[in-house]
Amino acid sequence: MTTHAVAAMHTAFTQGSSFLLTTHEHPDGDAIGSCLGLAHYLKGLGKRVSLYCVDPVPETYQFLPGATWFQTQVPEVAFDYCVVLDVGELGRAGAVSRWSPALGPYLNIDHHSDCAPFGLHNLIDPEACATAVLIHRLIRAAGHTFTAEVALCIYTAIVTDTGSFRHANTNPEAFAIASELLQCGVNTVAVTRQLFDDQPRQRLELLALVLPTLSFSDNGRIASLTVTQQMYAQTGATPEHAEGFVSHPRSVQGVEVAILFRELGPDLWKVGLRSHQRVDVAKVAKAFGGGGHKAAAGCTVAGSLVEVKSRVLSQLGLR
Ligand SMILES: [Mn+2]
Repeated sequence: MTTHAVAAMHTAFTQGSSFLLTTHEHPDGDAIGSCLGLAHYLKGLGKRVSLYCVDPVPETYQFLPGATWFQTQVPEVAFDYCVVLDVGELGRAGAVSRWSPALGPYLNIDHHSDCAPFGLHNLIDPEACATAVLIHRLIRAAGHTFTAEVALCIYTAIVTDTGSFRHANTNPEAFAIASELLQCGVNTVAVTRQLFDDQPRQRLELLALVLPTLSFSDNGRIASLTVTQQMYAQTGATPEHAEGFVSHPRSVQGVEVAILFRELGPDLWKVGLRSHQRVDVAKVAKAFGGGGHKAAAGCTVAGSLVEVKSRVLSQLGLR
């Protein structure tokens, strides 16, 4: 089913000579890892590659080789193709979402189930645990080997998108590819240390302020945490330090949906939703103009915290 798309991508990668690679705003490990994995691969083929993301690379992923290649402005040169990675909805790709001839045709590589095929070629497979898996398939189908750089980027993407092989998207392919990448020399201990055991102190100090906001719905099926601007100011933390906090309410017995409310500004909240698969939180996020996956989604909602909480909770319909 994706064989045709793999062949079409391969042809584009072979024939094109310059590529702009881009991913979604607030990039995560899969966004950065799949971009950089593909960037190293294309550079290895002698191609000119530029990387753009509307937001800077989070500190956590700056250890990845090539992380400094990312620019937060689209370079003012012409490209043969614009490869859009891990972007379920084109609107999340910053300036690249407004197409211009200089970008070249879009090549869409993604694993979001609701991704629209907006590219000239579209390699979309919701069964892939990470977009980086599709990069792996492309390189393997081309018969090329995995360099240490490519292997590290793809491995990191898989680890982050599967929650260290714990989430429901963790499938045999995830382990098979991970195994193969380890044979290419990926140092799992070093990756783990970079991703989880090298956190800035402000992150834990922020968490210490956030945990007292823990609240449950009456039936205990929904749990949430709240992060305010005041908490960032008090600890010197930034929004990226709150990444992953939602796993705390999600880990509680009986909780089906965990929510992280993050204050973006006056009466504006970023709502992160996580479920244990039974509840489709992507649908809920979509109702507020957001999106994501069945078990992990997000949206932005305007209003006071009380209003936003009540609207999101009634949309969930678990009360
Ligand atoms: Mn992803």
